[in-house]
Amino acid sequence: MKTKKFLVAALATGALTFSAASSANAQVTLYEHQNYSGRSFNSSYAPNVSFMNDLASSVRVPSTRGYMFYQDAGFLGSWVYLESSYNSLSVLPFAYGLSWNDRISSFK
Ligand SMILES: [Ca+2]
Repeated sequence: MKTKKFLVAALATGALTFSAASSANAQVTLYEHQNYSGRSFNSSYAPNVSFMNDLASSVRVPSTRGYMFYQDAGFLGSWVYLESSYNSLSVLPFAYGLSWNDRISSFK
């Protein structure tokens, strides 16, 4: 009986640790330059991206869920839904033959 109780407790602890780890990882990181370099901005909910406004050139998106990225602050303007990371936002088409490079101002 003692052994069984111990096992259950260990499993519960393991589950808690895992869930804490995944919520910590469930954040978007915007990077100033391509290939995830330069200054970075980290959040899971950003009505504005602070100093990173119109500067992001690559983005890490967690595998756990997709995020909506917006051209303007406050989740306004054109948007794009991303479910994976981009080491260059230049390859992501915007309007008029332009790209999403240096354009993101908010995301959620
Ligand atoms: Ca913008």
